Amino acid sequence: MNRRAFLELGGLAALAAHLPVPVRAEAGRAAVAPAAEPADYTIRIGTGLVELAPDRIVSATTYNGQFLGPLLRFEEGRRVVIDIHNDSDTPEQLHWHGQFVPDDVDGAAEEGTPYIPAHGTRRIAFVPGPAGFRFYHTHVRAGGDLHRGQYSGQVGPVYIEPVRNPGAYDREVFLVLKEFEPLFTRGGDVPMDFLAPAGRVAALEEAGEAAMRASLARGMPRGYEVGYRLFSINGRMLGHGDPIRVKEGERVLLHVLNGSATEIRSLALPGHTFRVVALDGNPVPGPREVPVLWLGTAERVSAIVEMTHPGVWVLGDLDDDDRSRGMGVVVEYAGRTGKPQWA
Ligand SMILES: [Cu+2]
Repeated sequence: MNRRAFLELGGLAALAAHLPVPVRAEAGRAAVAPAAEPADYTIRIGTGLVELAPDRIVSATTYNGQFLGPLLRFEEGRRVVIDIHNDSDTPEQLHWHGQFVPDDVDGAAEEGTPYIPAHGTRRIAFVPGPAGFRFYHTHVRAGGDLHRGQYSGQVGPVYIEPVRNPGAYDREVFLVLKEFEPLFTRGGDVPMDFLAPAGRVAALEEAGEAAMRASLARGMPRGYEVGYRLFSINGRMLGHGDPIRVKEGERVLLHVLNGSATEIRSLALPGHTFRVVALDGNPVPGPREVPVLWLGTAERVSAIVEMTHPGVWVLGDLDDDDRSRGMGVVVEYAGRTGKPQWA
């Protein structure tokens, strides 16, 4: 698996922002709605606790004090008014990933969106589009600070209802893959605590961080990668969230987002295949059946799984280490019990 840091999500946003867009004509009047108008949504950026498991609670910058940020369901072409409050101590950018919206609300400073000031508010309004699975996230560059930017818990899904929806599925499930507790390492996220006793790991990490700080003092860190201690789907480590409860014969449309700052992720469900119907929220011309989903950072895959193999299964990352540290969720058929199976 390619563990190389991929910190620059900005390039994708810039790409999206330069496509020809019909709603661009709205730009002149989209930025600020009259104050009297009630907001359709309110988002607060601030510190929240994320309970990945009962004994694994992390503090992170989040939306509305929770991870995930709330699922925002928009309607294609129907204007929305959103108040964004920044309760944090640093200016923020909330980027609407994958949407064609004017530069002043897009959420990318390099495109000209004003920052949401620390302890300040911005009201924005835009016409959502195109239809499909999008998301919102911070567009602040983390640099060497593993608590900021995309390393934080600022990720939330967006679904823009199409005007016409063929709907060849029974229900939708949104899944956001996300790591927590990042650290600089010399060797990716090798499970050091499996290889060495805890005291030795702490010493190694301390030495690593001291060397990294020295390296940072000279400029950008060189020769380091970012690894993670904790892994989750929808903010829960494998075995600690609610299972996805299904019935035999159901067609479940999974909307999967890789919310990582750096990692390429995989996802498989033993005994089942994925019919990929959309990539990055955009319908594919010819849906294909695949055994494994692979997602780069910020990538989205929408895939239908036909529930034809009753049991209790792990829907999880192919990487044994990442999965054992939480990157998975249980899929439980009605009437089936027992230990979740992985194969
Ligand atoms: Cu983005």
